[in-house]
Amino acid sequence: MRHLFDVMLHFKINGNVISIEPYGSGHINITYLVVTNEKRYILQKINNSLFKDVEKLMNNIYLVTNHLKKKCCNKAVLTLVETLDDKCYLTLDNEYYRVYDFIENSVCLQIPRSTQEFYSSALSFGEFTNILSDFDASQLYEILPNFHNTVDRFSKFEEALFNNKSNRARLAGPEIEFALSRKSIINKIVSLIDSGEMPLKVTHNDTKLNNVLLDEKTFEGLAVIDLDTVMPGSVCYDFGDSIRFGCNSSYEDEEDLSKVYFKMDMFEAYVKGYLSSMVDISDIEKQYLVDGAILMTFECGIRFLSDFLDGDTYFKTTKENHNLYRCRTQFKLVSEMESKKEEMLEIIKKYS
Ligand code: ADP
Ligand code: GN1
Ligand code: MG
Repeated sequence: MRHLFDVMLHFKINGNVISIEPYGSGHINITYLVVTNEKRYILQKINNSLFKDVEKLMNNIYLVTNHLKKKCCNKAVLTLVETLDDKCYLTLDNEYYRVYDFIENSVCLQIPRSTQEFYSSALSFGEFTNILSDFDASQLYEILPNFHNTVDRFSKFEEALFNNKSNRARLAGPEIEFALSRKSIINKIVSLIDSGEMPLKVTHNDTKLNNVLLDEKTFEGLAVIDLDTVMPGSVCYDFGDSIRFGCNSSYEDEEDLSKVYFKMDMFEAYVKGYLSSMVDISDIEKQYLVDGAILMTFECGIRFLSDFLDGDTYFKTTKENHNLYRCRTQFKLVSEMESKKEEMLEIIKKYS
């Protein structure tokens, strides 16, 4: 931790650092809570094995946060703290760090405790897309190409299966079979994007509930965070990723699958919030929201499974077979959504 105290010396912060502790449950960067005698901050060691071009990543975040700041006058916005030499991140011996103001009076949830909370998160993510609708997408570097290209994700899964680097394919027989049997669905939205029928917007691309902070008192949305993946994408994917995470009755890595089921009341709350906040959503986008939910959940499942087969090199893991447990929850939710698709479509119709 001593090293991190030194890292903080490079940033324009208020007060003297008292403590630095690991914080949050993100799977990608290493996050710390920094407490000074005056303020709190979030320090992140940026995952540069994933984000190869940190300069471009941080330029995206700098541009997006500035745009948000201009347009959300009286709302909290993720705010970068500059280094002493006026940069928005620090490079130190091939390590990269950034600091944000800690957004106070907020809660970050892993599971919505009420439909109201999930509804609030839908308003925030919908508003986020609205606010970025006049942001010039050509300014953004596509930091992780093919991020939600489910066809590409599937071929990466096939490759991971073929290579079986961890020699653990034998532990995931039913999951591998589940994934392979759904090859026919992977092209559904990708083909519409390719043909130009599905519009591309500047989207968040990682819209799980723990990437939005809610007001600790009112439980209304305060700020959308984790802007690493803001890139052109489909709103069906943003919607779908929120559903994947928030309509799960349990944790993403729940081992006891009897506790994992799809919560239709949460789905309805999210649809209600999302469709009321999105000012410009077309018929084709509405028509494919449910497919977006199934595809995002399936995609996340095959990403966890691929990482399991590769030997856990992408997502942070804290226990044995962690990625396999995560994959199982996703596939259980996919099955449930497949069987409840008609009901889900009716709910979309109701709020359209
Ligand atoms: P990752 O990319 O690893 O998911 P995030 O940027 O999502 O990292 O941060 C991880 C967690 O840290 C979040 O889920 C949230 O709990 C917390 N967090 C991040 N930024 C802030 C902030 N500015 N204020 C308060 N909490 C934050
Ligand atoms: C990662 O960074 P985090 O934990 O908010 C991942 C998402 C996955 C998610 C699964 C850049 O999100 O794509 O859906 O884990 N982010 C990246 O929980 O790969
Ligand atoms: Mg995150």
